[in-house]
Amino acid sequence: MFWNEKIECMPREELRKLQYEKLRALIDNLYANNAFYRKRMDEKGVKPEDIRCLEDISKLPFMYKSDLRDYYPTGLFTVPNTDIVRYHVSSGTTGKPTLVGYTQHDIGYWSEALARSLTSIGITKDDIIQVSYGYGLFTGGLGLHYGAEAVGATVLPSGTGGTERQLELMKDLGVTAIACTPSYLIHMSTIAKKMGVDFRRDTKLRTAILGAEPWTEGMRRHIEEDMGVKAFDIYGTSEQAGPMFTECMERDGIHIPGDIMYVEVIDPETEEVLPAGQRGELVVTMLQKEAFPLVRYRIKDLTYIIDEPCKCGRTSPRIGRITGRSDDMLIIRGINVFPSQVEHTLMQIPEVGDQYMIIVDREGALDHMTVQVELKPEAFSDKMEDMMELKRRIEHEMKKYLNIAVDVDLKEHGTLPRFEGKAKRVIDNRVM
Ligand code: DLL
Repeated sequence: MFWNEKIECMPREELRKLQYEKLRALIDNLYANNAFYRKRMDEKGVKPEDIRCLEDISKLPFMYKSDLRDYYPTGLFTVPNTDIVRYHVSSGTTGKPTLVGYTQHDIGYWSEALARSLTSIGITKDDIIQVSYGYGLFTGGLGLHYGAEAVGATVLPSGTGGTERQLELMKDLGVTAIACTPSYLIHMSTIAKKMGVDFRRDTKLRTAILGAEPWTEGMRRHIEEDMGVKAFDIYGTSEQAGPMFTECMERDGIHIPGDIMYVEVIDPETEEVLPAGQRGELVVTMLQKEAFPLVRYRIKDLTYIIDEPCKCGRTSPRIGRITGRSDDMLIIRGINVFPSQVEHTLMQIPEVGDQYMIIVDREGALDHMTVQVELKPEAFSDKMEDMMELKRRIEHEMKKYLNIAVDVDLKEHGTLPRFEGKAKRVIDNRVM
């Protein structure tokens, strides 16, 4: 099922033509009317007329997260304040927050993108969607809310927290789909077990729309087996608008609607554009954004482009699962480690539950990484030897996969912190 078949299944050449026309109109307008873009393009010695085909986009300068901070709050907005109909704010971990403004048109294509995405995973007006992303300054709640309403589904705007009540409502109303972070769904499952709620027996939940943080295929398997749902990856960032892009039923990459966003993947060191299939840093150009345009914005998420046509019939390019951000990378004794690699390794071990925490310390001149790992309730034993054997086995797997020595600290089920929004899985005590 398609929401907008004409555009979603448009022949690739036609789509590229459309993308070029939109890109050129955007650049012409920004160069003529916006001091920031004009200055940046002049510094790089590029004029709008140098952009003669889609690939020429690589001649344009990059935009960085630091630009958003330097021009905070509204320095990069290109429409009068009276045209702004909403703000969202992304907190960020360092420095100033990022403020994003939306015109009515911006809200429109955001909902359109989500309507296409939700339709592609089988959501219709017959569904009842519990939106358990945070409502408010975060884009998750309101984003999913508008998208779900666009397809005519019934929205239960739960937000985060009050988990027992959320589970009661899920049961009573016959909720069929939930949208939240993977870590919140796992937390919900723990509470459900305590309440004696069995998702398969007591609820109608069949779809989970999970994102806003990195999660692995192993975690997907775990969630699906535990709850009997089909879990889909959803991606987006506040700078782009908010949650927008999902996998389709094929679950072979996240579809990127080509009329809304143009994607490139670059080598973060050399800044060269990489061919499809090679992992690097995502660079996005929003082709319809009005209030706050983004041209070649280095979003820092790590992924790769999938160029082969999808079995679902959509012609849009796709991106592979986001494995993290280039600035999430931990360097432990000179070796690069991504938290998603730790999760991937843990999820292969049958005794391991769904919670872990990575702790990095510096002992003298040496980095030291400890991974606290919660076990499944049935896997925890009072027998010291069994636990030592399991600890050694996990440490061995970590060493094999990550190439560094890791100290594993086994924890009883229910003892590590749970998260209602985005999970925090790393404590780096080396950071001053
Ligand atoms: O997290 C928007 C969102 C809300 C996406 C609900 C999906 C669902 P920000 O707070 O600006 O926006 O954070 C964006 O989160 O750059 C990624 O690093 C990470 N992220 C988002 N979705 C995924 C995902 C929202 N599916 C940042 N997989 C992004 C991995 C993700 N990382």
